[in-house]
Amino acid sequence: MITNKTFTMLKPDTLEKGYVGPIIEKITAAGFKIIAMKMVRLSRADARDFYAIHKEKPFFDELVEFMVRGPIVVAILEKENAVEDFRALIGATNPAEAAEGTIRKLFADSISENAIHGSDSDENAVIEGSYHFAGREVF
Ligand code: RTP
Ligand code: MG
Repeated sequence: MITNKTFTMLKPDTLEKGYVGPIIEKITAAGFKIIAMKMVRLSRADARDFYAIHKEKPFFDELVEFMVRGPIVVAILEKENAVEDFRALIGATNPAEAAEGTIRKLFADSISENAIHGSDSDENAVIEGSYHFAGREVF
């Protein structure tokens, strides 16, 4: 079996609303193994770097302010077909369009405050995971 990895962030809205536990339960119940996890607060520079691909978008400043509003939980997850399966588990960017049972459908309120991030490629999963975790923090 080929296992691979994805990177996730539980965004500030998730911590504010007390949904860390229920969301981690959904993640592990779906077969993802947590191989690294911690709570951090992004700086504005961190958030601007992380979402640099969206820097020309009209929502960019709002997105950065949201992401620095409070602590987040970052984690590396392992599962066969991790990136694609995790994007399916979290659901569409806009919770109003997310499928029933997905994390964003269950726990997010709006397209801008949508509870959780999932890497969109194997390459980005490695870049994002290694930004946050040293080798000794990954198990
Ligand atoms: P993410 O990168 O956080 O996993 O989300 P995603 O791939 O589903 O969506 P993406 O297009 O990469 O957008 C990144 C994040 O920007 C915020 N957003 N706000 N107000 C808006 O129209 C809008 N559109 C996107 C969301 O927080 C989204 O997750
Ligand atoms: Mg994205």
